[in-house]
Amino acid sequence: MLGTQTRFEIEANVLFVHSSSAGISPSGQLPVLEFDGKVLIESKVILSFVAKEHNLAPEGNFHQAQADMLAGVINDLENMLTARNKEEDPAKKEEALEDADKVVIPDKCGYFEKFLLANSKHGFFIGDKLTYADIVVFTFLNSHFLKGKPEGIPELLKAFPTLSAWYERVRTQPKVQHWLKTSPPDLTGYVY
Ligand SMILES: N[C@@H](CCC(=O)N[C@@H](CS)C(=O)NCC(=O)O)C(=O)O
Repeated sequence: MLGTQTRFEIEANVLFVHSSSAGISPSGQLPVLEFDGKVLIESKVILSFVAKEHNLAPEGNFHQAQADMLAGVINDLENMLTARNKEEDPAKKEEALEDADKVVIPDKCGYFEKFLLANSKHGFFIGDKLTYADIVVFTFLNSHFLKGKPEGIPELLKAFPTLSAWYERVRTQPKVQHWLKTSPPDLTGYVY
């Protein structure tokens, strides 16, 4: 929530700070990560940094670039939804958001399906373990379509069998289930 300050301690020296009013964010935007007294902004930069700190990054520069590429695709979808949600004409807004759900996001799901078919040998987007590539795509699909629910699968994914199986695999990871059940995101008013 903008204007209030919340800290979630992840490790002794890693704190998430959601606050623009505290003046910690150099750009005034959220989220902000404070680490060892210094700050990082930009959600996907924070994501890859925290992942690297916690053994959730793929091995090697090329695989990390692939993870950043997937995070960039999600970032574009988030920006698209934010922009369409700001449309002031209610009818145009509804049409634009419906187009997002029926055309733009399914198109990207087709890309994720192809990416998995071409790259995934172990059931995850990259390499043989869960990485931030899986986390960023899963979190987007789960929060946008299922509003953080730990059960089920977004209806849209049923047209993409490999992506569906991947979603189920990520969803049932014990730590993902624990996170969804114990810290469900507050998505009130969010379009993603
Ligand atoms: N590209 C940035 C976008 C950040 C952003 O738009 N943050 C919003 C909240 S979700 C914000 O701080 N809005 C208030 C503002 O821009 O002043 C990221 O991914 O972190």
